[in-house]
Amino acid sequence: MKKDLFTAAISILILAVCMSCDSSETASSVKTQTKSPVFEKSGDVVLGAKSIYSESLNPLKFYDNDAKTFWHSGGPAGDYGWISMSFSKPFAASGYAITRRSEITATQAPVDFILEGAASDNLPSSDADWKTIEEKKGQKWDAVKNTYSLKQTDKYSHYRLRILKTVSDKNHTSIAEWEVK
Ligand SMILES: [Ca+2]
Repeated sequence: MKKDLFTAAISILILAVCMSCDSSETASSVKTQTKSPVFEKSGDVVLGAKSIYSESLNPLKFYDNDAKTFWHSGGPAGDYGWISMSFSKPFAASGYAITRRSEITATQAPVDFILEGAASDNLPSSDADWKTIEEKKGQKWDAVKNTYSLKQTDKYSHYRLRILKTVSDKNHTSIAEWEVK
């Protein structure tokens, strides 16, 4: 009897822990969030996302140098949206890297996307502020992290990654880390 109670208590504890963790949110449950876009600050850098799946899967998560945490788009389903980085000083990015969410297979990883830049002093307020730096199509995810070099010399304070297609998830995308250098 005591052993049964102990087993039940452990089961409830495990259930409670699992309910509070991010990874319990699956890609298959389609959800529409109401807050859009979302901006968060980390030091001097402002991180943005067109949408978030939940408060905890916010844009800070692609900038925390932790491959286990990730930003997850919030919909509407099929609109993967974008993530952005705004710096205090403009610079000409020489490259960037995307790390996919790794605790699941690569279904949500971006395969078609556009890297954009904006030179405005304040946060860009319209799509017209953004200029295409490069467009990538059909990216492979054999590795967890994909690194890209840029030859452009234009200086931007703001960089944005607009995701157009994922490996196979028709509703959402997720990104564990995004670096611009
Ligand atoms: Ca992260």
